[in-house]
Amino acid sequence: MEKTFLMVKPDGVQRNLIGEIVSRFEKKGYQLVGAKLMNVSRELAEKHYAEHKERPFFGELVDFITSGPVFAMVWQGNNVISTARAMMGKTNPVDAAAGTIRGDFATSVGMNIIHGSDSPESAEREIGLWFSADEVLSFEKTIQRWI
Ligand code: DAT
Ligand code: MG
Repeated sequence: MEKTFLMVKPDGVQRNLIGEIVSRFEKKGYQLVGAKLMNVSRELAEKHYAEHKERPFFGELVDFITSGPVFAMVWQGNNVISTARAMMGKTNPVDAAAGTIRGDFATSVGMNIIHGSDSPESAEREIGLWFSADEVLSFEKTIQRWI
């Protein structure tokens, strides 16, 4: 079953949106298989956002993601990588449709509430970066056959 890495960013944690965000993915039918509230080191932040190293906003991005606790998660389910991206909305909340997480809760690209892996390759890389193997669980839910 496909897995993805999702993270409520520091702005989402401060704004008490962890429950709202977890709830959206639960109601959709996805399964939470790993989660932790944590502070992010600069080293982890820089590895996570390595693809943006040369961008002008890289420093601000690392400052922001290390500025307070984040809620890191692994979610599992059918097509969860691209469906979670659709549920998040466009990167810039100004362009994100109403009904998406960024469309409903954010107004600026610098603080856009949530991160989600953008491909199978990045999901694998990011899950490995943020979680150890024993922090990602595998368990049956009887509801799964109805989804
Ligand atoms: P996404 O988070 O949708 O995968 P991304 O990988 O292109 O978007 O960028 C990572 C984060 O960097 C994004 O969530 C917010 C920040 N960011 C992207 N473009 C930016 C810009 N032009 N100015 C400031 N921050 C930006
Ligand atoms: Mg990205």
